[in-house]
Amino acid sequence: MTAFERLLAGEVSALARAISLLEAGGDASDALAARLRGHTGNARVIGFTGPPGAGKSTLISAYVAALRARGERIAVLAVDPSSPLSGGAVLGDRTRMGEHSTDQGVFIRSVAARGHLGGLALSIPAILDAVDAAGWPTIILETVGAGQSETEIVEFADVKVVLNAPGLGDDIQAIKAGILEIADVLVVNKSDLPLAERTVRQLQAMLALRSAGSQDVPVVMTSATRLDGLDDLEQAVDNRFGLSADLDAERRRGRRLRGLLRRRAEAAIRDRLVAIAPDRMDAICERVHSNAVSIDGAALELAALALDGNEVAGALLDEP
Ligand SMILES: Nc1nc2c(ncn2[C@@H]2O[C@H](COP(=O)(O)OP(=O)(O)O)[C@@H](O)[C@H]2O)c(=O)[nH]1
Ligand SMILES: [Mg+2]
Repeated sequence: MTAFERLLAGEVSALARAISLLEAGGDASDALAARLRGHTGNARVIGFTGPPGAGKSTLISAYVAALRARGERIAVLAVDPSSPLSGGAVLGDRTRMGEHSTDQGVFIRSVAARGHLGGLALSIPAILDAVDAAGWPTIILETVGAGQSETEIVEFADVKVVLNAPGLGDDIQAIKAGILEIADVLVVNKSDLPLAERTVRQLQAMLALRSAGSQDVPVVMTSATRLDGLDDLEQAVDNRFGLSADLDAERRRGRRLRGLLRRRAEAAIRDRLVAIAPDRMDAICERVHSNAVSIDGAALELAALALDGNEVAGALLDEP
């Protein structure tokens, strides 16, 4: 069997190697991603996001245990957006999910953010495809919900669980408005702590301010360490899967491919922006400085300049 066939057959070591290849990027990675695309769309993806320390890893570990009790096989991808130097979150996750390390029915992998900004998000759709193609029926994606890029990562999830916990700085401040918008299920974890009820009320008040329909988002209280509220979490996630009309393989594939393309385009534009000659950059700055052009106007000019000198885009446009 080839390595690719072994991956499709569900061999874990083949999957692990494929993920490393996809993380590295480059031509071999792109070629693998293209082959994978024909074999994906079946896995259901559950995203867990929320501020660092809210208890995502601990809760996921408890949730995985609950799903295992139902006989389900689960893959967990923990995306660590911290710098490779800190490494702390990933190591921590490994111990928090350690209870599953010898269980053949659980696949856990940390995906660390390396290299330039956006490099992390670039590999996620293809890595999801790999785990999906390897036959894992459920994939849990853990991301730190601290900014725009994490909100985007969660877009690949069929059901999005957003965690908060009392006592994380300014409670609700810890949840960015944008991240509240994407929630299918809201969780207030650490219900064993004193201010948990207040956090629930604050979230409910925020939900009430949102557009019609979003008031249906359930707020679930859990204690990951005491294993409280896990039934409610299971129920809430299952309900969302039951409600969603957006779950066929075709749509999942489309969503991942769209996300991948958008990220690649962003990365390409970013690279070209950085490559703009300093004197041309200075010239544009000077015109902003003298009020000859607005900031937005100058930014658009810069974007156009970045794309113009690019023979690749030209070649693409020439293609039939
Ligand atoms: N009191 C309490 N602590 C918790 C609970 N869940 C997680 N923690 C603790 O919160 C800390 C951060 O947990 P972790 O799962 O790493 O959070 P993450 O950064 O969101 O993945 C750890 O020390 C956990 O033991 C909980 O339900 N109650
Ligand atoms: Mg974590």
